[in-house]
Amino acid sequence: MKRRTLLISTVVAGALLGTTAMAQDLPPLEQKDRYKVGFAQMESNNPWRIAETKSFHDTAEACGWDLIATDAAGSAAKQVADVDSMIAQGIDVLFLPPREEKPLIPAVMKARAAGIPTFLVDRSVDPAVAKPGEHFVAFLGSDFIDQGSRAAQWLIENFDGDKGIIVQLEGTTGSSPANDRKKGFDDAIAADDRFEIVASQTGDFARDLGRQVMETLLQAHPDVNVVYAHNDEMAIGAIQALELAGRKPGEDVTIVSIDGTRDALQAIIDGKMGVTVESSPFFGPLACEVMKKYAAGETIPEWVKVEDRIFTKDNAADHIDEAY
Ligand code: GYE
Repeated sequence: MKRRTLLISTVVAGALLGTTAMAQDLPPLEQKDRYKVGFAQMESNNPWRIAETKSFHDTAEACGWDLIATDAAGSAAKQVADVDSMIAQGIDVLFLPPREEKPLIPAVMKARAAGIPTFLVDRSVDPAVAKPGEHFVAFLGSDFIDQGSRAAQWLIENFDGDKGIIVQLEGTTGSSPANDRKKGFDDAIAADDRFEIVASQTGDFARDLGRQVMETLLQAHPDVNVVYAHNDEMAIGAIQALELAGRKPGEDVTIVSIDGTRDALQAIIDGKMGVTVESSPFFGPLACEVMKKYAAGETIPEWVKVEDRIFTKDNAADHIDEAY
């Protein structure tokens, strides 16, 4: 089955209705045929980011967007500057995936001050400082705590050794998915005393850094037999490092990860990776739908939560054609 649009949890949307933003507290959005839309991407160094940017471009024509898309090349400071320049160009609406939770708050606040409705996509900011329904309209994205705990749950149910020595490769420091995927996993795995997390270090969500960090950690912890990576790119990097060291991922090391990229699904089919919890990058159609509802005066839940599937050897082959 092909599925390129995101499934949204109606339960959550419904449950949040009581706390939805009062439209009048936020900048209004006119109903019109064409919109000048800003999409300030954070970087383009992995298939997930490229697929997300493409999803916005693919949606633009059908949704009436004149799209201004930028690429901050991994710099939060440049991402803030990109939003500044979009504001100066007079965008009607902003879609922003904030690279990190705190450094992007000024961009959210400036767009708010300029009267531009902002939707955070795929990552969020520190909610103690910038609030949905007040400083930005809503966060469109996954439940990262739940993703982490589902990865841990799969491990608890499928690991058949006596002792699980875990290395954790964290995402970008200070980003919402890194914070929450760690919390979700750490809390869930603590319930099973077979497991011990011996090291947890950032690989910045990048394949090559994941490989390098794994190489170093393998020297300090040669007995590692589980790797939990916050995304598939780092998991693939870790597999490369393990193989180079003569280890057999999938046999003597269990790999658990998050995203659902093509390379990860292939690694599952090849028996090298155990599980990847889905985190879909196809935000364009959802962004269009939520923006149109907002322009029509509908209340938008503060968190438009995306429902994630789980990929294992039981279904990876069925989904590899839709992967990216
Ligand atoms: O998992 C990762 C990407 O923010 C949900 O960022 C996103 C994450 C995704 O670079 O691969």
